Amino acid sequence: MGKIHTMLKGGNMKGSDDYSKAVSNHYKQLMEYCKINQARLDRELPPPREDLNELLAERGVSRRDFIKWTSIMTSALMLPPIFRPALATAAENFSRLPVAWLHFAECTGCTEAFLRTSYPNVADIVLETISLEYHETVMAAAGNQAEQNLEKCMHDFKKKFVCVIEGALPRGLNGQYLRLGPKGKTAIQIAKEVTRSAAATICIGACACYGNIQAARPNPTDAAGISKVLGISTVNIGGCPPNAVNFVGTLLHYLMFGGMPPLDSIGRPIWAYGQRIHDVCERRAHYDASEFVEEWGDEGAKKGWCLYNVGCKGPYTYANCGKVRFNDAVSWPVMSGHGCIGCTEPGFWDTMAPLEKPISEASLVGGERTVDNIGLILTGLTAAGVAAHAVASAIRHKGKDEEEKHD
Ligand code: FSX
Ligand code: SF4
Ligand code: F3S
Repeated sequence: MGKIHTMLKGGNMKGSDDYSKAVSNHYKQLMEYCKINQARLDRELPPPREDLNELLAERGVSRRDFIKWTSIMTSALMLPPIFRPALATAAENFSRLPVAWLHFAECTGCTEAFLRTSYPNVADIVLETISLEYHETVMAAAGNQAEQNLEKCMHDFKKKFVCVIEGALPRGLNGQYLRLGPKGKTAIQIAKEVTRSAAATICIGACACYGNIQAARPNPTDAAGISKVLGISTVNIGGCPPNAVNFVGTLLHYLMFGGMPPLDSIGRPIWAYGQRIHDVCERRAHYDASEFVEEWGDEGAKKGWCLYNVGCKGPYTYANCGKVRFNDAVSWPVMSGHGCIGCTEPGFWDTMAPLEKPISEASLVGGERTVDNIGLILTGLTAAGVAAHAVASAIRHKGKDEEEKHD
């Protein structure tokens, strides 16, 4: 794994033949990991609870559309087409992965956004098959029975289930701002117990990732994101709410390789959060031509010009919203006429305010800088994160030391 990275950086490259060989060996190795992991899943996980193919047929999705979707997701995950059948198997295995889904300080908009799709696409249908051992919003059980479900999941699937968390953790008054369940445990206690038994923890939404509105000034409950409060590594699916595609793709990667995809320096999967909104924006040509909307409803707004002067934070924000869009890929914030408000970035609210005015660029990084310079600085930071995590993290199980750190 290390060799390909050295070559990609240009450190050891003797010529294009060497490069092609290294790439081909890299993918061969990755395919081996994938086969080993999928065989391990067959041994360790319960059989599928849902037949994805039956469900797709019921919803009128043809096999051809499903195959097309698997091709799109394979390339979105930055994998070559030879991985498409393995990704299709992972999608069919989605209902085998036990998931405990916790809710803390948040608005439940993430779950709502995932569950209330009026026109579900293939990703939404795959998500429907998820095996929820515990989910406060959708489970029928309540009180002691619900708590027993969670304990059973932690016991029966120790280090095999994935913990998904929505919402921030309030630290004030020793965590007493948020007590949950029949035993009145603090959210921090519950989060510690469950993440300790889980194979991996995925934070869904800006609240669980970085605190979001709960952590905005003056932050009366001293709320913060999961990783910061518990001191553990989490996979952060940023956004308020995030796109279901980014969650589904991350779990597909997990089901293929037994590990989370490569992450940037703040825990976001690079395949989904590796590019700046500004760099793939359909209004970018207007930015380059200095054609800006100056106020809502003006001529520029009617012509679809750039929204920077009415507060678009696309130049400071990393996410794939412009590519995958929302609501069955119908639209995304900038397309619908409002600037990006930077909801996938840490410190969102405070650092992105005012939401409908440009941020003073000087206050962001110091000194007089242009939007593109700031973009380059942020790109550099992300690249540093990429190098740190590298592909190794994609195929690594949680190490022993990490387990020990939890205990
Ligand atoms: Fe936060 Fe999600 Fe925004 Fe709401 O649960 S990311 S406030 S959409 O619901 O956590
Ligand atoms: Fe698009 Fe916003 Fe960048 Fe303008 S500032 S090009 S609207 S992302
Ligand atoms: Fe959020 Fe901006 Fe995407 S506001 S949803 S990151 S376009």
